[in-house]
Amino acid sequence: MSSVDRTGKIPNNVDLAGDKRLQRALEHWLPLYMEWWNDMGPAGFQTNDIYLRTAVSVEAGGWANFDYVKMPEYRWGIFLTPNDSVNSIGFGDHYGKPTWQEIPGEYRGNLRRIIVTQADTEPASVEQQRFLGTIAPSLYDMRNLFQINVEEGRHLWAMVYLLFRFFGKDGRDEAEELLSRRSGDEDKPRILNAFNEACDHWLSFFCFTHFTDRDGKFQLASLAESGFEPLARTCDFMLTEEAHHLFVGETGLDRIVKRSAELTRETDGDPTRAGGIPIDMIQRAINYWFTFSLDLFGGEISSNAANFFGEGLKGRFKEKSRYEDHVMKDGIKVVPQVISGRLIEDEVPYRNAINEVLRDEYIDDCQRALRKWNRTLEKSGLGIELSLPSRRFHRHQGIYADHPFDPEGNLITKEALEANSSRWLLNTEDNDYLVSIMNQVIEPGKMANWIAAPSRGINGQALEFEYVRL
Ligand code: BYC
Ligand code: FE
Ligand code: FE
Repeated sequence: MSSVDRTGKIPNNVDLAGDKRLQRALEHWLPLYMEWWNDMGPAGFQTNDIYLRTAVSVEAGGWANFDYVKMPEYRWGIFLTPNDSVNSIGFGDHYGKPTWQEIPGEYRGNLRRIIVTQADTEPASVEQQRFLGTIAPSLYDMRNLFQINVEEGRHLWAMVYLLFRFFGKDGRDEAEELLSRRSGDEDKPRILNAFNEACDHWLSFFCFTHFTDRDGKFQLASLAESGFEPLARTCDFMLTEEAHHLFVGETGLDRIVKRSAELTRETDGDPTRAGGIPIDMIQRAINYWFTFSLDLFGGEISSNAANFFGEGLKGRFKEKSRYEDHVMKDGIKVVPQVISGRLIEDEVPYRNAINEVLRDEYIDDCQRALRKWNRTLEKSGLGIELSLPSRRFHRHQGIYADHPFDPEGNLITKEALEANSSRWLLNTEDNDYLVSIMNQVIEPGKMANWIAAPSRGINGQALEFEYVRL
């Protein structure tokens, strides 16, 4: 693994300077990326100084540099976690054989598909969050939004590097397509459904960074197990950045819960009288984004997923430490299915149910955060709790998508679902109200009324620090 080059047009630790053709090709893509960033990145604020961290090294603990940067001047780079030892494939039919440094020809199609799907989510999220800076509840939050946006941009660079380096002309074409699809566009939508959903206000933003970025954590962790080593090492480094996105979502929701509880008390049960967010609206936002994020794990029964695992391309979450059998040729997993209008437990070959195995891990992780918010609620003494809906509720992918379920996971009638949808899911009225209370707050240290202050600033700075110079 070569050292970090910070001087070239594209900072990297993949020795770009040693491969002039690749370097030229990526330098040619840079202005296309910048054009996309200017059109589809954060609206406004492009000439402001923002207190951002930039990846400058790949050493654990010491990779980030904090400084004022204008977003278009952010140093988007290509960084792979170094690994000097010879590794072996950790799962599937090639278990124990050396990892691949180049793409095995027979898996080219599947790897291309995985990399393109991963890549597509990164710019999509930036597009979804485009206008949020204009209604940010504080400079602290605005800075966190932009931090996430530039890092999602870097994640696109990470995947585009793999496309250029390993897929020739096909890879260059895919890289172009990545800049031409648009979140929510009728003709050229982003690939995965959650990435075409509107994220128009900060309750959705915090739900997105909590639930949807968390899908990223689990997908990246499974790809960090890949037998294709450049993919594994790229995803491993992306995970270090992802942790901050999840922090923003989890603590953001906790701060909203705290403030909503306070305002609920102060207003005798109607926080909207003080421009606050009702707890049941938070629940509807959780229901909405959690279920869309469940879709991102793909179908419960999937031959794609079985192939990705068997071929050694995509493993399980913490494959090495959490599992003993890394081949799983014969296991089964019980998956409840709707058969003749009833929910029946059915056995599915384990490898075909591997999306569901990852979804299980994800749901556990979401439950952990939920317990934290509920502790915040408990302290308020309101006697209300938040919950996660069933994995069957409000699905658009997989075996539950065509059946009406309530949030507890019971089969219900279509009519009952329609009659209750606006009670269970973030609805148009909620969204209109949420947008109406979100006015930009730009005085350093001040917070909008609907959210509590965070417990500390960024990188040891005070809350009153000028995170964005306007
Ligand atoms: N929406 O066999 P199936 C992140 C398609 S997030 C639309 O059930 P499979 C981030 C599927 O493509 C992490 N279509 O599923 C977060 C297939 O299409 P075709 C992103 C969907 O393939 C926040 C068909 O349905 N990374 O990083 O086993 C901010 C049947 O598919 C959806 C990855 O996703 C959906 N939700 O699994 C920024 C990792 N789900 O073939 C960033 C790479 C499925 O019929 N991707 N379909 O046309 C994968 O590993 C897999 O593609 C999936 C799907 C897990 C997504
Ligand atoms: Fe990302
Ligand atoms: Fe992220």
